[in-house]
Amino acid sequence: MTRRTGCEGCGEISCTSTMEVLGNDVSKNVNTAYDRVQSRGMAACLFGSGGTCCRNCNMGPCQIIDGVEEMIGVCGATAETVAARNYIRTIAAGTAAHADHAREMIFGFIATARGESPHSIQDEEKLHMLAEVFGVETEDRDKNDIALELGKLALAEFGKQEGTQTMLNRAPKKRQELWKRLGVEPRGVDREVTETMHRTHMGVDQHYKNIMLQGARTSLADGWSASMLSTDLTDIMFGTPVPIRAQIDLGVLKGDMVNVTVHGHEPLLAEALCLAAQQDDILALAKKAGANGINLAGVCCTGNEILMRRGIPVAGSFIQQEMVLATGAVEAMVVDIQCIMQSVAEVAKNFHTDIITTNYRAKMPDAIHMQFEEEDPLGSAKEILKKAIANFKKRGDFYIPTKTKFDMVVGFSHETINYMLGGRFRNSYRPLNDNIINGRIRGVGAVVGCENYKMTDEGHVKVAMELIKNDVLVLATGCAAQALGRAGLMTPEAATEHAGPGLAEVCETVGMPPVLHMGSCVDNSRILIAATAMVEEGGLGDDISDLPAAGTAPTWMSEKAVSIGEYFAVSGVYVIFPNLPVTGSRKMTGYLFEDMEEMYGGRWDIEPDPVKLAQKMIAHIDKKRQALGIDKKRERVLFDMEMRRDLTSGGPLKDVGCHGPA
Ligand code: SF4
Ligand code: MSK
Repeated sequence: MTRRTGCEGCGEISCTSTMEVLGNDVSKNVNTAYDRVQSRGMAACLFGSGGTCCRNCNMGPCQIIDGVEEMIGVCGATAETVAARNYIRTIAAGTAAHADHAREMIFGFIATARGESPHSIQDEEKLHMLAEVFGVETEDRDKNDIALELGKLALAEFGKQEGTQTMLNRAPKKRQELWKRLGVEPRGVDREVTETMHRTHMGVDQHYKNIMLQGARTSLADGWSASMLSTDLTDIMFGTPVPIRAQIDLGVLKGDMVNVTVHGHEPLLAEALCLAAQQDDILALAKKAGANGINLAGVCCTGNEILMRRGIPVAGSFIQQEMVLATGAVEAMVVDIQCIMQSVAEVAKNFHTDIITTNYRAKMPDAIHMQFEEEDPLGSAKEILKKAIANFKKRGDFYIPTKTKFDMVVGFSHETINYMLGGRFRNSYRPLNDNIINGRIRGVGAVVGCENYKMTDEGHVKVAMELIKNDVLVLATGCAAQALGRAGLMTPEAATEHAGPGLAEVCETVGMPPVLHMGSCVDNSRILIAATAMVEEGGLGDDISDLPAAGTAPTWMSEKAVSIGEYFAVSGVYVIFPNLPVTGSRKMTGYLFEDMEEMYGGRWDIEPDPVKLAQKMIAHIDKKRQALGIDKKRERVLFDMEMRRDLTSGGPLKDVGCHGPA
């Protein structure tokens, strides 16, 4: 097989470790998604790309051409109706994925509160904070009692039929009023997903503006409820992330150990595997098999979860999942839900590797299914590890690109940012806001989301480099965060090397990277809370839409990314993607690009070129600075000693090890 080194018109392999593995003889029979993108050789369908193909009933499929009278649907549906229906169905799918993940985490949380799991309540402060949001009494109560009541109330949010989602109360007051006025406050998470599917059924909601209101409401059920509940309850159960050093890339696999990679999204099993991998009986088995222990490594967002809380290394992001296996060094890839490509089972056939599915919802041909038993997580984890250990002796030739692994500092939860810049004694967002007001930090840019084989995998890096060069602090999650970690942008030193003078000065003083890893896809909710904290701190307006901030998923792939983008836009953020499946309708494009700004103060935009995309984010940030009257304050103000002392009074992050700011 001729090994690809990139191609025109689709994704280029720019990642050194991927090139190394694919260039090695060990992987010579492996067919990857890069090969499939190239060999398909078909241009994308214009109707699909533009969002104007409808197959919602059997009179179709109907391919609609905007403005051509005879090219509307058989039922009369116009381009904007079809594009809006397709678009909010995508949001519903993304919301459903996050919601089902969140529900599973809440079941795990309830089991933990009942003492029926190997885990325990780790973050009591956060437990009390969330209990207050839900009106749960905390005084003189055992933490498990509080957690049990909170867990049951959180679960009830999903099936709520009336009222509104409790977590909306955490948004700025002005935003809450706006949502109420527009009638987009979500009721129950499940109700919004169901109603979206109903309203987009043939012959129901036919007005694109009305359809889009339901899309907004569904996305809010995702960001401000399901995802946020998942993040917060997971933090309470497994610990809120604090800065921690870790490593990333294929080089974290180990030749002398049993390599077990965990891939997907839900951290319940991964956490149990972390515990099981340290147990004497398992370690003894590994030794007996000739291995020097068990090396757990993450892939995709399950990887992000255990990376943020435990510093477990990440072997690869979404785009590297086949490459992790193509090393021939992995005894088992344990998968749960979401973003697992069916091709991993095919790649594994070339090696001794087992693909182990663990969730009844997500099985695949040619994989072994070992159901994760929620009543006995440790038992399930041990069985999986035993299977992997048994494979160690079967390992044949392998190739681990040992030089490609990168250091990074991760674990920047909203709470960490609070301590990090505010200091131990007066934790607050004040210093962050002050540094934005005085112009050292120009604004905040969220770079989140997936990777996509059809786009250059350097997209994230180009966007982030352009942003930090222009003094924009970058917040990253998901596979974007992993790509930026691989690019070496998550070390404090990266600020000196790549950031503009103002941002570099703040990063050097505090000892933080210019790109902050904030977690997995559900953890985009952390960014919503951070934005709210900036508003509440004062000096940057009274709503999220006033902030000099913007967001992007420059190489998005998943339906979840569209839901995330929508809840950010509906929360008042300027969101820019390389493309969106709505451009086949002028009215829908106008709605997303213009009408939404009038309604929500946030909106969508599109730009395929990563550098231009970043420049548009910066232009938006500057527009907001001007509106706030802080655009003149971008002269560079050097820190004097007193200012430095002030910023670092809580202990700078220069000493991050495995201890946090608390
Ligand atoms: Fe065609 Fe209308 Fe049926 Fe869609 S719902 S497939 S546009 S007839
Ligand atoms: S895993 S949703 S590819 S970020 Fe969360 Fe990565 Fe996107 Fe999946």
